[in-house]
Order: sequence, then structure tokens, then C-alpha cells
Amino acid sequence: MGTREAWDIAARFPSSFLWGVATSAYQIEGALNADGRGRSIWESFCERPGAIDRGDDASVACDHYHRYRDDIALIRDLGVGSYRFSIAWPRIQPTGQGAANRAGLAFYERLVDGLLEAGIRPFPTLYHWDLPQALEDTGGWAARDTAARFADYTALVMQVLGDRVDHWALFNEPFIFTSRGYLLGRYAPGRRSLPDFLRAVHVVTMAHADGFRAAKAVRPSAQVGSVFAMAPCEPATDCDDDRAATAYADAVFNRLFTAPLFTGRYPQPFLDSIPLKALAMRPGDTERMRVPLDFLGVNTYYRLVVSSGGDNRPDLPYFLFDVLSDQRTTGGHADFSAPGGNILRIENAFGRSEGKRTAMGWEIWPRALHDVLLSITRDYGAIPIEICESGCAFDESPGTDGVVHDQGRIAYHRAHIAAVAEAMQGGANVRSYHAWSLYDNFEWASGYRPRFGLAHVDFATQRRTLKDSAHWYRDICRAARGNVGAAVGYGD
Ligand code: IFM
Repeated sequence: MGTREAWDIAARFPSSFLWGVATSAYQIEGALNADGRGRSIWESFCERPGAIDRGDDASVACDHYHRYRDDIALIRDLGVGSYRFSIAWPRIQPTGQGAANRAGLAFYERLVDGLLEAGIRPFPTLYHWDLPQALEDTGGWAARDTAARFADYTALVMQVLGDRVDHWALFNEPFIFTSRGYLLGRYAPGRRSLPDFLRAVHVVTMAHADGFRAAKAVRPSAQVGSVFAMAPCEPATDCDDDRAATAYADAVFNRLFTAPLFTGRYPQPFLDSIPLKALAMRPGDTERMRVPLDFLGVNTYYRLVVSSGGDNRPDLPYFLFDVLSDQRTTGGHADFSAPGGNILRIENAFGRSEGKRTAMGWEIWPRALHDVLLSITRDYGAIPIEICESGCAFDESPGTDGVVHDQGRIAYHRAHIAAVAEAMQGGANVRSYHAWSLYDNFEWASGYRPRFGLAHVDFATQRRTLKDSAHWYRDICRAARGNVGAAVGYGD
């Protein structure tokens, strides 16, 4: 691949388009006890026997907390225009409430200043799954008060960084962390409770709304959005049952959080399947939960192919696979006992695998990203879209030359970037693409085994080595770079 391809790719995007890389605090920082940081739910979860593959934990991870200066230099060398990272709530408020821990905030000030000096847009997410353990002890996301705590935390961070950071994401993938953390027990805090999950859905929705208003109160000019995991849902066959199952999967996976924020209502198929009181809504919530997010962040890794049942033991896609395999399944559907004796029924679902799979078992399906972008555009008009994560893990190791020759990852990004370009031609208002991830890192319950990075990390030495995909991506960033600064104010 030469720079010719890079120029051709960059030329398909407007000059304001930002090419970026993404990480999250817990997955790369390490230094979990440094400078007054409090404990998070993930330390507790990692201590549970069997919770994390091979017993890995994030105590060191990529040691980014100590190496951030070198990491900024590496990012700058890649030529990216935007760096998406997250802020660790337990560094800012060790117990999740009260005065800010200055040393924790100072770390992010240094990081943001370093990025700005390097001409890179700092693009923080306020919550990427590391809840202070003290808040879990008082009920976690299933407790109403946690929404108010999140708004306080948001205000504290905005007061210090709001003068330098223009674009803010409130949450990362609320459906993933509530379902896996409260319903399936696969992520921290490891609960398996439908009532807790339903309450968490509404508390996190209110936290979005309260956090949005808190951010705007401190810094009215801030652009505030949130980041959602989304996947197009396709019926396995044309039959009515599969279509109905697909509409349900779409409502739950894609709209459970966006619909209340954008329209003030939870999606109807979801409401039909639960007793409303299970959400523990209060008078006035309907009006309060509607907020005009400035942009919508999207992470798309696969499609969902949905069936209402059948005898096939399905080759299942990621999330619905977890729902079905982790819950007792009867007669082709998963039943969840809900309060009041009602039943939330997620019908059996199965995926075909026409595309190859990544090391996560996820089908490679670039069309999924295209379809998600256009469905957002159909549903919410020309709202600016930030692609906050796109990427893949493969079983790979350095060759004899010490370099990872990851042609599979290059092909992945090439196809997904083409899908974005096509969606933009179709009207999607996309303003960035962030490769997930900058580094191989702590992949939650899967530990360090799946490697998502553009840069390989040797966890024994902390040596970072650019993979072939990083060189390929760098060529695109550099080709685009000449034009980027003019429109958005970051750049050379
Ligand atoms: O590593 C995660 C990230 O934290 C959230 N989105 C999906 C990625 C890959 O699983």
C-alpha cells in the first residue's frame, strides 16, 4: 500500500473530517492507586474467581498514566486529528461524591494540554464503565441517586477542562454496560437481576439528561453528546415472527437509550414487554429525560440477525448470544421473570455468518456500519455523528522482525471506511472516524488476549510497536491532515 491509496481515501471525505484513535481509561491507564484514585467496581469484579480470562487485571494495563507523554508523541506521529479517551471518575472523586481530587484532575489537564499542543482534538468520555466502588455500595446504577452524583461529577470536570475541551461524550455504550453489568453478570458489578437492569436503564437515562444539563450550565458552548453501541438488525427470514423479533431486538439494542433522550419515550416494543413500574420512573421524568444532544457517537462492530425461534442451535451474534446463553432458555426463547410476575421475553435469535470472524467471534460485516449511519440519519435527521470506535481483534503476534503484519486489520478498516464514505454520500452527517484501539489493552472480561490495537503492546516491557495497520492508517491521517485544521481549529 502506498500513499496513493491513502490520498484516494482521504479525498473521499470533507476537509473538516477528523481521523482519530480511541482508548478508555480503565483499559490503558493502570496506576489504580496513584495520586488518591479511589477504587472502582472493576477492581472488585477482577478479584472474583473466574470473572476475567486467565485471571488478568488492569493494575498495570498499558501504564498510560505514567507514559502519557510518550503516548501523546506516538499519537502525534500517527497524524491523527482527534484522540478519544475517557476520564476515570474514581480519579476525580475517589468515593463518587464530594470535592474533586486535584491530583486526579491534574492528570487529565496535562493530557489535554499535551494533546492541544500536538494539534490534536481532545475528545473525552466521562463514563467508560469505571464506577467508583463507593457508589456501587449504595446501589450503583440501579439507585436513583447515582444520576445526581454523575451530574455533580460532570460539573466538576467541566469547571476545570471546559475551557479547553469543546466536544464531550457523556457515556460509552450504556446498553452494553447495563445489560452485561446488571442483567448478565458478565461485566462489573456482576449482577444478574432483571429488576436491577431495568432500574439501571432508567437511572442511566436520567444521568444522561442531568449530566447534559450540568455540562451546559458550566459551559453553554460545549458540544455534548453520548456514545451508543449500535447494530443493524435483520430478520433471519421474511416470516412475520422473525420480523417481530427483529423489531424487538432493534428497539432494545439500538433505541433503549437514544429514544428517551431524543423523543422523551422508551421504545414501544420495550415498554410492551415490561411492567412500566419496573423502571421506577418518577413524575416529571418524561419531560426531563428529553435532551437535545449535540451529536450522536456510534460504535458498530457487527450486525444482528434475528429469529423468533427454531430448532437450530444458533451460531449467535454477540449480545443476543449472551442473553440466550446466560439465561435459562425454554422452548426457543429466553424468559426473564420481571417484577409483578410479568415476563420480558427476548425471542430466540441466531446469526448467519457469511463474513469471516474476528478473534471476538464477531462477523466482519462492513455494511453494518453503513446501515447504522443511515438509520440514525433517517431517525434523527442530520445530527452530527462521531464514529467513536471501529476496529477488530485478531489472534496475531509479531513476526521475526518484531512487527505485527496485520493485513486483516487493514482490510477491516479499508472496508469500514469505504462504508462510511458511502453512507455520507447517502446523507449521513459523519464528522469523525476513530479506530478502536490505539493500543492492545485490557479487554474487560476477556483480559489481554484479544488484541485490538493499531500498536502492539508487549505487556512485559510496555514496548509499543506500530503494526502494519498503524502505518496504513497513518498514511490516511497524514494525507487528510493538511486540510483538517482549517475547519475545526485543531491541526497544523
Ligand atoms: O473494548 C471495548 C470498548 O471498551 C467498548 N466498545 C467495544 C470495545 C471492544 O469490545
